[in-house]
Amino acid sequence: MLALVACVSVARAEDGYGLWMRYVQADASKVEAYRAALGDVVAPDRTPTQRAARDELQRGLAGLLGVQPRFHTAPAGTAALVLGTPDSSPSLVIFQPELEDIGEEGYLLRQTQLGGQTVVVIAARRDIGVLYGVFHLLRLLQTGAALSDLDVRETPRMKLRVLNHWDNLDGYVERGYAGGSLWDWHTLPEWLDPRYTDYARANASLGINGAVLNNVNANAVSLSSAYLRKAAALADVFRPYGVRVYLSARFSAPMELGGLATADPLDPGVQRWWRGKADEIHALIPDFGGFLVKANSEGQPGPQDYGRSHADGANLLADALAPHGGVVMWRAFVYAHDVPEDRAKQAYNEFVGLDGAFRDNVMVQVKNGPIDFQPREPFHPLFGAMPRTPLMMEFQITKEYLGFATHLVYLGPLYEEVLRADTHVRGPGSTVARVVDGSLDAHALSGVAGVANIGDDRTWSGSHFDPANWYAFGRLAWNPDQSARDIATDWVTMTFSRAPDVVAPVVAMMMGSREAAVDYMTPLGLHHLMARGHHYGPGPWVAGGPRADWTSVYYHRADRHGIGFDRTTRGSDGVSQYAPAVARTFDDVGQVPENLLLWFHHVPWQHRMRSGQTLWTELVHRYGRGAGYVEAMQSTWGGLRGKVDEPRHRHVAAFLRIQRDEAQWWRDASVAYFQSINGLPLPAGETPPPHPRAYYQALQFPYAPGDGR
Ligand code: GCW
Repeated sequence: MLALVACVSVARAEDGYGLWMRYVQADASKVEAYRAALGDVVAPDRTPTQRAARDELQRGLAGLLGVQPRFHTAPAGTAALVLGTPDSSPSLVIFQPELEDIGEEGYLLRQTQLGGQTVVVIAARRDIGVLYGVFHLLRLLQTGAALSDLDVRETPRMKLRVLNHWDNLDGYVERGYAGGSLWDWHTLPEWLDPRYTDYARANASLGINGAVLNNVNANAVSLSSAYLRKAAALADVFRPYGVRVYLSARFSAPMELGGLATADPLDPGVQRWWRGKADEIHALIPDFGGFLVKANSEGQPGPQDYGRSHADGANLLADALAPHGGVVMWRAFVYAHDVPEDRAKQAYNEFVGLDGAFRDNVMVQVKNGPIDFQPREPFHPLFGAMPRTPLMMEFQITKEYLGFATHLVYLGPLYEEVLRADTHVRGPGSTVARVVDGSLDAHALSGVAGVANIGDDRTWSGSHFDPANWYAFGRLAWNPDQSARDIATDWVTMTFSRAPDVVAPVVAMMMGSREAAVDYMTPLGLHHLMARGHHYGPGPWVAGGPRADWTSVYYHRADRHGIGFDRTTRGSDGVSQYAPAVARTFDDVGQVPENLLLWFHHVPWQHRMRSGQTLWTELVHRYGRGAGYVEAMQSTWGGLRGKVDEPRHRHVAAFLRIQRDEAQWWRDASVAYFQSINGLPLPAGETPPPHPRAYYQALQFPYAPGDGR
């Protein structure tokens, strides 16, 4: 009988919808202490955010403690959880001095004495800080923390922590692998799907405080009055959770919507149009966050169409938003087909001279690396190179180049690697994180954006493991110094199980998964070798077409003698865009990190690696090592059958089979291709690809998901 009960609780049906907020009952050893400390809750209930905090506690504590918490609006004379601001919960006024410099979103979470009682306190300056503190407490309970020494003080390091949805108005998500868009524009503003609230809850649990609703390849219709009312309805749902709405703005909207003959940023009529539009938006969405803009990039309109600069364009919108406190997030992802320059250098060349030319409410949003969200890139050379401009980090959470939703690839280590990279612009310790959080150059504005991996799939992100990337993004946006491993540990514990014999192996497999993807796709600094257009699967042979820098051969430059893109001082000189100390390291083939070797150097196939092997031997070895890692994940996961609920176990196991086959496909196609170029025999012990290069090259996938269109 006992065994049956245990079995039933393990077999609880799960579909992933609850994300990391499942709130299953706490460990038996803890539950009594939690009930004693938290069974009574003193919490205000006057504002929507206060009610959101209560609702979350109600849901969370009921699940975790197995009993309904009792809510009070004034101290109940018993041990309790007391939350609020000094205004909303007068008993917390004694925390006023400590809250002085905690920031608008910060909070204290502490076990302490209050009115002669031992209480747990969540105190903040504003309601939103209290809500963040509630989520923090729930995380601690979910992960089994003790309450006795509870003493947390949190302030977010980044001001803007924003998701960028690449969602089109027809419900299609560019580079989305999680179904259709979450936003049902057709039924908005009347129908407010409860899922919108759950989306806001999930974001608030991480401190994500903004969402750009529409694709950067923007449709001007998003700014039409009808669609602004729809966006306003979403903003109303999100507001209690501290999530502000932003919109991608199409630069030519004054022509498309306003009927103007030009979108020239210096034209007074254009300026008037944007001011009017900003006023209209703010009337509907009083806390509107601002605009995200992709201009003069990949065919999008922009100020250069009129001979104006990116600063002219950004300032036009910044001036329109300034009276309302909005910001412009102007993307630096630009590269022109008529510039013969190394694509990795173009954004820097375009923007670095504009440092100081932007209004105070402009941020330049820079992708983490200089090409495009590849499995591994060096940090973007603009970080540290524009000290007078706040630079916003743009990470990609959706895995356009990392196996879509079917590959288990945990991105925490990628984000961590970039944030910890040292730009050396002010000497050692000038990390990318310190550029982006504004501390290096004393900027008031700071921010991180993540291209969302969210859609209408029941799992939210298209698989049971991809929410970990949303989660890690949010946690690192709040505090970029956290460790990807600790974050994974929290996520696994809350998502799958608290059992150490589940948590340890799953965290271990997640932590190596990104390096495995690098290995089976683009080892040793290779990049941009995916199939054309949809980017699904290998395409190292991609050549020709409209532009060289959309081909693979442009990036790997392999021939009979060698491989790699020479960005040294002898080559494209991309290295010189970095601070001298970094440039020297990248420039020297003896010092460059081997994991970026072929990013910066063109070397012979016989180049001696640190392992003592030739480059060719090492390359083939890495491809196989990556595929082998996926097999190891399969066996780890197989061993967890019965310890993880069956529906999710089966789903993940199936996706791992897809990943295994695709990792092998990447390895075989890449080895066959490079062998066809260099004519070298396979290194000893390596299995020959089962097909010749031509076979892989002929594969077609016309309906692969997420393709830009
Ligand atoms: O990598 C490319 C993607 C495009 C995307 C573009 C960008 C939104 O393939 O789909 O367009 O980056 O970031 O603007």
